[in-house]
Amino acid sequence: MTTFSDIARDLDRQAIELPSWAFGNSGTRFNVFAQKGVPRDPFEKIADAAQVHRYTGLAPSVALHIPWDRVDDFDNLRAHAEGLGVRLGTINTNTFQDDDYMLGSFCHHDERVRDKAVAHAVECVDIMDVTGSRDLKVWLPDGLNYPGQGDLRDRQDRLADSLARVYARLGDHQRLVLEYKFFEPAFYATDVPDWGTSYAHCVALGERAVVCLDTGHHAPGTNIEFIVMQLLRLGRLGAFDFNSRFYADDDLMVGAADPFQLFRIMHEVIRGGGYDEDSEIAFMLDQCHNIEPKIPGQIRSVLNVQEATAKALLVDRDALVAAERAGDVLGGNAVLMNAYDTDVRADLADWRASRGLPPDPMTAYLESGYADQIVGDRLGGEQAGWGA
Ligand code: PSV
Ligand code: MN
Repeated sequence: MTTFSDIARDLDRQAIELPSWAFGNSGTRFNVFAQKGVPRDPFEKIADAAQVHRYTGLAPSVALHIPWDRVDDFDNLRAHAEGLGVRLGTINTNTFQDDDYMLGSFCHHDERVRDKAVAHAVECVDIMDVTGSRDLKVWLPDGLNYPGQGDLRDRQDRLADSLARVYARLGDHQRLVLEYKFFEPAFYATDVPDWGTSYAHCVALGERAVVCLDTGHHAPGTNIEFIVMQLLRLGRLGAFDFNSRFYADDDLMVGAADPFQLFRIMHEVIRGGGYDEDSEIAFMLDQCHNIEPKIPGQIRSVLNVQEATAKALLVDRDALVAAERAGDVLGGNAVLMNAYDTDVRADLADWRASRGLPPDPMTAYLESGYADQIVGDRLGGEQAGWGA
């Protein structure tokens, strides 16, 4: 039997990176909803992210998105973050909001557009040098809407070349994290549609190229924990973008749609060494809060990840291995279900209290008055948003 006291110390090293864009206005292609008190610049986004860390102790870094988070002086932004007790994390490229990229970016048939996309990613590495970020995350909108629109093979060759040019710019301690997505914005064919394609490009690039698994980027029914296992086994699982989907890329709060799936994912992470002290996996959220308040939405999300992690840590590994080796089908399943069915909420509240954190982070945040304060303070200016 593994008990909570056996795993309490393992929870201390959990770190979940927050996406700056979770704090800006967002929506669907139908509408972007404006919420009161939303940040007007990257400094205010980081201030909001710091609130999540303050009440949960789980979110010490913030991912930036360029150009959404472009500032004149990244050194200043870095100092601002550090002054609030957080640091700047992954830098995300954006080659999807410029008319030049209508037919693609890294895979584009026109060398001018491809050069522009590569130059953008290289500029992101320049920014990483100042922010101290380790990871450059590349998600591409590239693909085709119609058969015959482009040559699938040529596009892969151009992709490999573009990625190699960006990879060559990385410093020794930096990584290229290549994200895959099975469809959207292209509907017929996507140039990095699955983990295998991402993996193949990463292997060709070198050891510092790793795969990002966005939990939302899979077809319904996909066994995501299998992919987690395989990428860990191959040594190329670089990052998670956590979120939930009911249908496609819904970007809902992680653990909201299927907490059991999140548990199974964390179980494979732990099984494969991805939660070990020396693990280099970046655990990130990639979410938007279209209809719920954003800071509480992020608090809920990191707590969901923590809860799933605690349950996965509770899996009695020895009993599981014994059952598996004995061919004990129900026994093995029971070991997993016993861990998943454990209610860890009271233990987690105690864990927080013993670490000087509020036992109930959500209530503590709601009672802090911060939400009213930002509504009162953030008048005038233009609210941040991803502008869909
Ligand atoms: C688009 O699907 C996306 O959500 C990708 O998952 C990226 O990680 C994110 O946008 C930010 O660029
Ligand atoms: Mn993502």
